[in-house]
Amino acid sequence: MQLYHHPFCMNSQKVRLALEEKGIDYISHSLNPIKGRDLNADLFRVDPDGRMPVFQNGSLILRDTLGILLFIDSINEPLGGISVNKERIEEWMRRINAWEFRPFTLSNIPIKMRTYFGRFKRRVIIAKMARNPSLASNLRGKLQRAYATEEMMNTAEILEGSKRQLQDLLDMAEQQLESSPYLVGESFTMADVMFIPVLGWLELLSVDKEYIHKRKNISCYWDKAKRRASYKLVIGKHFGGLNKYKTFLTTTINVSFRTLTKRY
Ligand SMILES: N[C@@H](CCC(=O)N[C@@H](CS)C(=O)NCC(=O)O)C(=O)O
Repeated sequence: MQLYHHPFCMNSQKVRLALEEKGIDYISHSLNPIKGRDLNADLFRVDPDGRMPVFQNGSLILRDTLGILLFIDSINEPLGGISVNKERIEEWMRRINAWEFRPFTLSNIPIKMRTYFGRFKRRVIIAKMARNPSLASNLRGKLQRAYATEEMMNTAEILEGSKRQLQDLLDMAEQQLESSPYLVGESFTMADVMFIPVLGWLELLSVDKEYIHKRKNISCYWDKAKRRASYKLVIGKHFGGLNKYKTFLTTTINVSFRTLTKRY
């Protein structure tokens, strides 16, 4: 099994948590869209759009996070044991996966930083197009999506919708966690795997006070989740505590150096 992913990408984190929780070995292709290291032929071979995560098992290629998680959970017994309520797990997974997170996450990144990284990314794409004519059409798609994302950030209804969707999701989870320790009953299941990266991102964006800690059940659940080995390996290593500043600093230094030296 092989996984094309990026350590900071929320959907990639969901897949890596699933693999860790199930104890499945895989070959990791770690790419970095911020630095433009996702724009390579290997990724475009498995996904012409060059999006992540991409999961490959022999000739089977899965590109949809929900589908990947369901596939991983079908290997041996489901996470949480054979008696878990599969319908309810899938219901929660679909609900969490339906959150359009990009408008919310991007709107919580300082605009100067977002613009700086956005411009760098577009320059890398354009430079790669000139160097690799065979990838030009794949790269053009990426460029168009980058512009569409910028436009989306100017649409107030989209930003508001994403925020409201998150609040509804958290309110539902808060209510559920009043009566059970995990989203679906007594055991940690794929529904929790789908949810933890959402909370990880809220903490990274420093909006955890409002979105996590104001909800006492989610706050307690989050503390428990952060003690899991899978969280520490997949999320905590990059986002936890002071690590988030280190991650941010090394990325910024790399991007600034390449901008100054025009190495796209
Ligand atoms: N359908 C995919 C979407 C994956 C996706 O949008 N990935 C983002 C990163 S989290 C990406 O690769 N964006 C870069 C791009 O769109 O070019 C899924 O459900 O996993």
